[in-house]
Amino acid sequence: MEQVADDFESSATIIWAQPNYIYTLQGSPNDTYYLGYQWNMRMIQFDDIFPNITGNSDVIITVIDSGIDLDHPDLVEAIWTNANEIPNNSIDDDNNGYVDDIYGWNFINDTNDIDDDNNHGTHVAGIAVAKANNQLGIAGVCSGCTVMSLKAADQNGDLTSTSISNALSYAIDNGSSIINLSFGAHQAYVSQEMLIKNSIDIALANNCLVIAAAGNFAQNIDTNPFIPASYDGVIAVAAVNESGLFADNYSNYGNRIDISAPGGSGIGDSEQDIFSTFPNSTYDFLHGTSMAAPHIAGIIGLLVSVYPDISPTDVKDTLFNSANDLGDSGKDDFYGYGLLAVKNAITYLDSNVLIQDITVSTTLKVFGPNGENSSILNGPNPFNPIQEATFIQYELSKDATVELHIHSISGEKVWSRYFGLGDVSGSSTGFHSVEWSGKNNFGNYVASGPYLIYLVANSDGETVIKTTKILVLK
Ligand SMILES: [Ca+2]
Ligand SMILES: [Ca+2]
Ligand SMILES: [Ca+2]
Ligand SMILES: [Ca+2]
Repeated sequence: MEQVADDFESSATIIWAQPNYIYTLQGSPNDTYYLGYQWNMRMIQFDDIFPNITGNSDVIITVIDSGIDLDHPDLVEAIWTNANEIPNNSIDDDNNGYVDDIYGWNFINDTNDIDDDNNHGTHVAGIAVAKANNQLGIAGVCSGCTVMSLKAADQNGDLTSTSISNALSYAIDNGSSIINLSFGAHQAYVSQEMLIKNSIDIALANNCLVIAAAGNFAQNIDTNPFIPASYDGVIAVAAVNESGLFADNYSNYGNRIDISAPGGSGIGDSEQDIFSTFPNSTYDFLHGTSMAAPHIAGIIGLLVSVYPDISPTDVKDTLFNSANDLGDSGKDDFYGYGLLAVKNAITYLDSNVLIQDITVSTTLKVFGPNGENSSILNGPNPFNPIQEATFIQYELSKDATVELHIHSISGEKVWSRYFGLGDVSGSSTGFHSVEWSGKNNFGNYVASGPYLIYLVANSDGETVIKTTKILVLK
């Protein structure tokens, strides 16, 4: 194309020519149906974070549902695999009680086949993790994250106490900290339920975030609790329609609602519902609080991708304080704290949550007095005793007390530094660079070898610990 333009420019009759460049709209992924059907993504501010914020494959979102289309081109890259299990050898290699559980487990039929025979699980998973910007299908909220799809529902969409409870245990045991539950029943019908309650309490005790659909009965879940959304500690999600208003024709409500997200209008106009992945590599519309919940699971996946050390409490604070307050001012019975707003959430997290990266050079370079390399760091070398320091660098998003410790590989603490609140050189908001000369607390140069640097920052009872290695070279 460039060549053609050049040729035209050399012609006497054409004064001006250039290639017909292709420009893309900024702020929208290029997925086929994004602009036409995914109104829900624009409603939650996805365009405002795309493409800067994406999911990390280390972050596992568990979807306990009817399974997943393992071959779906918009999902296939995201599907979790069990690295400790050898496929198809009829042996439970990782000794977890499940034979050949490569992609998870089918807890309703007790097999390793998690293929989706209902549609619901594939649809829910796509909302959370469908690959964005691959010129195909749809964009999920947390494209790039991993999805662990555990089949606990049969082809009719029915789950059991044990299928749900066992799936929850599996998710916890396999390192997932975000669990989406797009199902439920009113407590009146499951009044003796204990298994699920116990499993969720264990998940919460393991720092999992558990997200549940509020239910589609247009009922008040304070007077008629909906299990599991009504359980303490679970993030209960209500639905809004295509107009961004509470979906009062189906969504449950009540003081127990934490937050709301798009679930579709549910009035028979499919384009006002939520478009997502379907089995057999297809796509389709569904509506319900089941669709609202995985939007929340997706944003949590993004928050954890951006700040892997974020606590569950900080995740909830971030989501609830950044939600778009609708309806009555403040938290209310229909929107909870408000409608999910992913850009606001990322912004809130950046400015309010204590985290920070500690970056250090991984090698403590040693220089002689005249700048020459490779002098001895750890004497005795009376002819060449001077060396350059290294800098431990970190950033605080709020004031915090900071401890820095350096340990030898054998565990001996060789150096420490403390910064109390008000000590601007190390504990105030912002960037800090702390010099380490390579000497221990007694003023002697340490031996060469690997050392571990620990940073412990504490603010209002919230603690962040970061570690990194440093190599001291002779
Ligand atoms: Ca196994
Ligand atoms: Ca095996
Ligand atoms: Ca896509
Ligand atoms: Ca409100």
